[in-house]
Amino acid sequence: MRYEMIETRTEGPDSRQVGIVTLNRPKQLNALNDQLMDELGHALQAFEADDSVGCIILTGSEKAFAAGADISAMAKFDFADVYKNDFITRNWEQIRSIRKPVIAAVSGFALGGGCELAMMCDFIIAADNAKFGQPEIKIGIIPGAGGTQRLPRAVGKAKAMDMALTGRMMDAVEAERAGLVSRVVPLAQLMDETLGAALTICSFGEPSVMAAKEAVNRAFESGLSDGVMFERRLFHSLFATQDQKEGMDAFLNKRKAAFTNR
Ligand code: DAK
Repeated sequence: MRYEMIETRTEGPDSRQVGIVTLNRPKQLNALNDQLMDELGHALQAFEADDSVGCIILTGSEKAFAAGADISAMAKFDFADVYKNDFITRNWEQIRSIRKPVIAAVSGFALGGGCELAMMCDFIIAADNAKFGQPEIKIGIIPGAGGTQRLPRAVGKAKAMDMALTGRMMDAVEAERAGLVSRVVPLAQLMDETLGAALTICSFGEPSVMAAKEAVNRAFESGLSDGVMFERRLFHSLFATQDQKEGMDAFLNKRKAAFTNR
């Protein structure tokens, strides 16, 4: 597939690379339309299928991660259009099926669908100029890609209600304080910091990386007892891997582990 609205590249050593997807509709502040979401889904699936890729970064421009779904595309629809065609459900959920870690590197605006897309990633590293918001209320709708569900899970009911009902933006400092982002770094260091985190993840054994992601995600889908049992069984299963033998032997022999992802 030839991409027109995103760019992809890889970084890192040949054996364990980081796949990087950059949203690239600068004139529209990376507003998310059908074509862009198709391209993003395709790129994510391609990195997922590539054994040399251990982690994925999703990023935008300095000014905008993404300013939301494309309002000019949505403006002409009526209820029958969006309901009967299940408006943009088809390609918005692709990211949820990716089992490798996906880190959002956010600078500038992450609004509406842009904020929702960042929240679908496994964690967010924000530049100090990042601004998050769910301003859909200002244009007569509500969040439509999980904003009313993932935002309260990340920041609690009070701030989620505040943002969904007033449409105000949250800056990077507030977002970190509230638990929406894991780290805030100066804009100039955003990609280095995110790449560092991604390469660290790539240096670990893939079965345990995938299991950790799956187990944390289960926390949002189950009660505590079921979640702990799910974790326990995944934990047990990792003792069947060569990476567990290698990791523990390397520790005991004071050497660096050489994981084989088996
Ligand atoms: N859509 C289309 N174009 C956009 C856009 C957007 N969301 N955001 C910005 N642009 C365009 C502007 O129209 C402008 O285009 P020109 O006039 O130059 O042609 C260009 O980007 C630059 O924007 P501004 O001139 O406005 O730049 P400023 O720096 O003054 O302001 C801003 C930046 C981000 C504060 C402002 O552009 C803004 O408020 N943008 C709209 C933000 C917004 O309301 N976002 C939420 C959209 S609703 C779903 C999935 C997702 C969704 C729904 C359902 N399903 C899976 C069912 C999501 C919905 C939304 O995101």
